[in-house]
Amino acid sequence: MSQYLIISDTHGDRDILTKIFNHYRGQVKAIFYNGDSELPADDPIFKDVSTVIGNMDFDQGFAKEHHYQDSEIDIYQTHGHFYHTENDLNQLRERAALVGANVVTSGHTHQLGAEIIDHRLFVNPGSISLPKGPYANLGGTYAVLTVTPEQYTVQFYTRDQLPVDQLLVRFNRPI
Ligand SMILES: [Mn+2]
Repeated sequence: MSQYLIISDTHGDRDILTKIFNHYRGQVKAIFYNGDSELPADDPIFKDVSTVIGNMDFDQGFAKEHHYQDSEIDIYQTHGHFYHTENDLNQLRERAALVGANVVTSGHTHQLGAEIIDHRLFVNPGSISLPKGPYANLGGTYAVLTVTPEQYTVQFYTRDQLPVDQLLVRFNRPI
């Protein structure tokens, strides 16, 4: 079993990132930050964190995308604006098909989501600081992805690091 922290769109809220990164460092296999921190790319907070550039990041030191791979999973990470995810996931789906990843993670919309499309798991953790959409009343969310050979589990958490009961989603891994 492997676990991954996914968080996005803090828009300057450095304190919450510090708190959550400190909690999960050493507890998860990898940490993904999906853009729009509005922090410098070389901020020490991002040590050992996989980051990508968002449309509100002006430090060109951030990468456009990452393709993470370990023995259990491969994860394609990008903010989403290059693929206009504010409209729909069609362009991101095409990019993911080219890359060939099992899991695709993005941010940008500030709306959380976890769904299987084209045999791939798409995870948007929502925004931890400026949430939008049906779950905005939670005040901000992030996600923890758990991977086993058979299943993906995505659990969304609040800023207080409390799991949200109705936001636990399990999928059998597509073949
Ligand atoms: Mn944003």
